[in-house]
Amino acid sequence: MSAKIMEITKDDIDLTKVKPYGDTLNDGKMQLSFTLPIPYGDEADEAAKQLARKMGFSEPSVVYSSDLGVGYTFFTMYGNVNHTVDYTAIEVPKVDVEFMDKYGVEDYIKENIKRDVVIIGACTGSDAHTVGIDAIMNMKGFDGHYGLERYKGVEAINLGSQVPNEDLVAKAIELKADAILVSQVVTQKDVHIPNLTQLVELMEAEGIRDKVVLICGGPRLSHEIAQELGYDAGFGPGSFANHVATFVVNQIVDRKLV
Ligand code: B12
Repeated sequence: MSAKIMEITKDDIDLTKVKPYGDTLNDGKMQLSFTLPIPYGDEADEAAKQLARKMGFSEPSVVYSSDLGVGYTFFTMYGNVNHTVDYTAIEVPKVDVEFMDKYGVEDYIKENIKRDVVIIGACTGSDAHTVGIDAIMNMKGFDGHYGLERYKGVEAINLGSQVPNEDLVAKAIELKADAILVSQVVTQKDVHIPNLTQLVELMEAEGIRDKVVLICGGPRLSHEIAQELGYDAGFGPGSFANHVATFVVNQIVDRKLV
């Protein structure tokens, strides 16, 4: 006997009431993983199920649990969620420019700015993660996209990690930076928020905030958060040097910072 496979077409999906797809459309199946500070065992599994029910999941099941030692247990669970979202009503603030590639940016600088653009970058505060800012700035770049150091017409200065905001601002003033790039990777307990805010305050105190294009980036940063914190733009995962460079050169021209 051959099982008939139902083909789902776009017309079957109601974008105003979207819910997770597990085995079949709209079954609401989700997987969740978490740790509870209780010893491994049947009681722990039951506690996890009760928690999932309180979170609105029906038919919660623990498909995997493991003893983390010292009285902690890790769970992987499945459950059905009954909520839906209206996908058609979603609006996400994004950097609204048509991105140029490296060569487009270089031509744009030559034609419209007619001098080197100075871009200074750092991973600031206590954050020691260098890979993100390196991906944007270092000559070799990231994932097949050259970094800013390789761009003709760009003077890119990467100060590295754990850079105090005061040092970054001082260097920006010394080098007459057109743009400052800040990377924040550690966001535990929102440690990035006061750090990013302090930079804006320092720049305002020095009277340079409106003369500089200020950008932050990191895996848990978005354009929306960046703007809320007083930045011109924010870039998250999947960002490359040409995205940032396009935004910077457009801003220099649009804001008459040439
Ligand atoms: C490598 C690494 C480290 C290395 C860093 C080495 C180095 N030289 O950078 C070491 C071992 C030092 C380290 C230490 C720690 N780490 Co760590 N680390 C990582 C890891 C595995 C990879 C990060 C990485 O390199 N990603 C690759 C880059 C290319 O991606 P990216 O940073 O997202 O960058 C891209 C975009 O976000 C964006 N971007 C990033 N910055 C910027 C800036 C601008 C201006 C722009 C435009 C774009 C942009 O563009 C990039 C390219 O697309 C992650 C886990 C993971 N898999 O992501 C944890 C992770 C980031 N680390 C974490 C933690 C907690 C720590 C420690 C606190 C651990 C500890 N208890 O000691 C310490 C912190 C030390 C400190 N003072 O900062 C957590 C952070 C959790 C959180 N939400 O805050 C993670 C997520 C691991 C985890 N799941 O818990 N870490």
